[in-house]
Amino acid sequence: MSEYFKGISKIQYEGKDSDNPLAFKYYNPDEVVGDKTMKEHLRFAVAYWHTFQGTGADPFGVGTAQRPWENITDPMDLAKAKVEANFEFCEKLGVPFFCFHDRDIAPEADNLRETNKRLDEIVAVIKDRMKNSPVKLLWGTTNAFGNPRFVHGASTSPNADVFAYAAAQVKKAMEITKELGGQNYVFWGGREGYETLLNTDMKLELDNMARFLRMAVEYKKEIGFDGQLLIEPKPKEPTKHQYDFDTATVIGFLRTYGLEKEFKMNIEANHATLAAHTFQHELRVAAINNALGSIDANQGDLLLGWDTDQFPTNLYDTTLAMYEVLKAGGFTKGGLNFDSKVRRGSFEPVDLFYAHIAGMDAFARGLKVAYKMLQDGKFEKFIEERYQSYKTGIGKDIVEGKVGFKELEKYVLELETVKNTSGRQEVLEAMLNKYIIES
Ligand code: XUL
Ligand code: CO
Repeated sequence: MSEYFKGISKIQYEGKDSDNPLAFKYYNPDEVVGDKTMKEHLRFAVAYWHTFQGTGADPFGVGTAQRPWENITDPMDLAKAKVEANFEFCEKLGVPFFCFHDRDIAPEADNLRETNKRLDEIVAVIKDRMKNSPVKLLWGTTNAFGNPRFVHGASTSPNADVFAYAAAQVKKAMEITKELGGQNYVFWGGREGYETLLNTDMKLELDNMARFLRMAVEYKKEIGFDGQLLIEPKPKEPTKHQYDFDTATVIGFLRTYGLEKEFKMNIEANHATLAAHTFQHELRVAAINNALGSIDANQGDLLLGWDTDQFPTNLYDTTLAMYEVLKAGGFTKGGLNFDSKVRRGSFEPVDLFYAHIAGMDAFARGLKVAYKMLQDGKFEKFIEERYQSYKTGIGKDIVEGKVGFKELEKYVLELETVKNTSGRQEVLEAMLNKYIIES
């Protein structure tokens, strides 16, 4: 068994006074917060595609990443090396899960039959390695966007052969996710969108996407896969208009096609901001619709209009995200998957550790602050008081459906004045600052 990250041993919790960049300052896996340990609350996962496939290439230049497996030339040997590297990395970090696309773990061959054989070979290696490891699979997914055959989409392609190909791919990816004990299966609509309506039958494409998802539900049941199906909303990139624009759009789509009971959301922070929403907004929309499944943890750059997938270090975001997760009762099958990549300039292998440690510490801190906020209940109390008018009188009648427009007009005609109260946003923001600084 080769060691890929030489010189790096298991990352320890050293506490907030440590300045060792290879130690946790806030993430203390066994520390109990409420009724669970931090490890159980946060359920971190490493994303195979960024950490083991990412090269740092961008539209202006080739990859810069130095990786300990870079001299392995045979594609299957390389795939096996990455399996080893993945388990070593997760174990050293103490991250309990990983996530992959089918094409991350095994390279595509000339035809589907050969590609599936390659997948089977690597899945056997992963399964074997899992026997001696605490590391589990949070979710699997399909890459139905990278290969040129998906130029016009997968389930929304105008070409039925491409629809069929994507279906065959999801079938296999779902089977291997089940085989490896995956707890969820993700659908991110890679190229499920359009560039121009001048060449697009939007209605047929949406109907087909629903047909595809229904087939996935049927197959899931047929093979007895008990993982949660998740849809990951994103508004743009790669297509100009992605069908799964945001959580509200996806929920509307699922309800139109009667699929709402079968899917929950995988909310990604950077996708939320691309849709001009906050991360917290997307989480709340999912939560109030009983659809909060899992999180792709990262952050975007608000000055840039694309998916930068940076490691999450913004404490406001991690705090408010954990506030939503705790309010929703915590994760069940989901977790915090670092769909994040190190910057092109952070090209050394050790940067992969620094980056994950930074993200894990930011979420650990966010968890503790959010827990304290909820325990104190000051924000909840403020909100409850703000909506008091619906607890009695005319408000109660509105909520209970006892009045209509005629009764409300009669009520207003007798009303002398309308008196509002302040929303106190600045007071609440200062209170949030105090929690973040002092908790
Ligand atoms: C793309 C993205 C994907 C999904 C999985 O923006 O987030 O990596 O998470 O396909
Ligand atoms: Co993602």
